[in-house]
Amino acid sequence: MADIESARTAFERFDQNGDGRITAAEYKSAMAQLGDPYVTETVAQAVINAHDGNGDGELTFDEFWASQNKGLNRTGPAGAGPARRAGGPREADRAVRGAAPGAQDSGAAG
Ligand SMILES: [Ca+2]
Ligand SMILES: [Ca+2]
Repeated sequence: MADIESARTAFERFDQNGDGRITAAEYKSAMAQLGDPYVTETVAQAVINAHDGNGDGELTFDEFWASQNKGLNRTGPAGAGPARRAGGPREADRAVRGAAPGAQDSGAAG
């Protein structure tokens, strides 16, 4: 589980000018410092957009925190039960096999 203090530390690492928002340029630069120089600004923007709740192209701590907690608190319509198939495979009619013709007759022979 992500805890808010480590999230804030991480956030501050990204938010290089300390204005409380992570821009694509800051994200890219932070990733380069963390050893990933292959994150281009385009990629950075895409990552931010994926978590950007209000669509302003920058990540606030709230948005960052929400992204850390994704999957823990799912919001959405709940309670859709498993749909049952109507007319599922119906059991094959059991052929009632009674006494087979030519039942073995055990008993006295001849
Ligand atoms: Ca910033
Ligand atoms: Ca935002």
